[in-house]
Amino acid sequence: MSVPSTSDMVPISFFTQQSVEDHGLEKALTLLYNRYKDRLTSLPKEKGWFTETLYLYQGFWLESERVTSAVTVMASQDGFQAQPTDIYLATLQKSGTTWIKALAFAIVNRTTYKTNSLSTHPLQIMNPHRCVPFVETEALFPTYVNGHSPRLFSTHMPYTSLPQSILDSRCRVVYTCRNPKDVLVSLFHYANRLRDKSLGLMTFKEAFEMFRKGLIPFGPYWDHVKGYYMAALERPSEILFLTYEDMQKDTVNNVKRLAEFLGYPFTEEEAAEGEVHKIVKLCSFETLKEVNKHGMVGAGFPNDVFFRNGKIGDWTNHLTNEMSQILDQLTKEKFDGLDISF
Ligand code: PAP
Repeated sequence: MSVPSTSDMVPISFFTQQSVEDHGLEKALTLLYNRYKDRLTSLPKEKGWFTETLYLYQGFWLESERVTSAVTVMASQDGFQAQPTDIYLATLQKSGTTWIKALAFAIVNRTTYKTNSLSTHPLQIMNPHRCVPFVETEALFPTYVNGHSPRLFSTHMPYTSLPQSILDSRCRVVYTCRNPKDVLVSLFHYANRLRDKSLGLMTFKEAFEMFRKGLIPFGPYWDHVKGYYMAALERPSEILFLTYEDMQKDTVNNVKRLAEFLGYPFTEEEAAEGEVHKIVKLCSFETLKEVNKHGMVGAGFPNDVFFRNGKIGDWTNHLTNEMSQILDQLTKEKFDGLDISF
């Protein structure tokens, strides 16, 4: 891998021993930042949501040096090696990443981790983010490269920025998108909990103005969604396009669809035993919120930050009519001719 010498990094720290990890991840990110800073400084810049700066890289805005940021994207493009049996769960932030990670993990591993013995199921003990690593963060640590088959990964990278080996290996990709107005609201609350203290809190008006201009991490929102939508049209057997809203409205049938797509369809016997419903319940907002009331995913990421209210339509409590109309109009223009509805 062309990331900094692995002897300078603490392998896998993000997910296992907390105290060692926090230090390890921070050190690794600093090494990556130093490696790529010359490339970064030549890029167009705007104000960030979590850190001071967003950089425009390959047509998308990326935070500079955190997890899932410009430097980790660059490092994964330089060094990540996909395998044909891999599964990738792609999302723009706040579109259902945590939920789809839980569902895919539970589906693919259901013979190893039985839903009958829930107390020992990993999702009853740890955050879904600890079960499915990000290509552009944890997978940069060598230990992740030799996982079980199929390897499950997640990514926030736009389709066109995926490491070439992912595109070439033609492995399965599941993309989940969400109503942009709920993504904005969710991102606003998330950013105010996690952004650098020196930046102070954002106002919702400020968040809205940045969002509409496309200035969000891995944004513009519309380009991110459209990239995967078009790819799914071209490669339907390899890319599944889901929406958070459909998943909420008909979770059972979408979980079955997801299982089939991943190559792990439910048998008739499993269906009779209620296996689909058990997985739906295990991965429900209520169950996961309870499990993740305390503790941390890793440095600076409390478990509970990924479970706010988990509903469709919270935007009605945040956006003015005018804001709503602006985003509706933008979405209509950008998704013109595409069959995407929320
Ligand atoms: P990430 O991309 O930073 O990992 P992501 O998981 O996509 O975040 O977004 C979190 C959103 O999904 C939250 O939405 P909200 O702010 O509108 O509440 C969170 O509540 C919601 N969420 C998390 N887990 C679930 C779940 N199991 N079912 C439904 N929604 C969920």
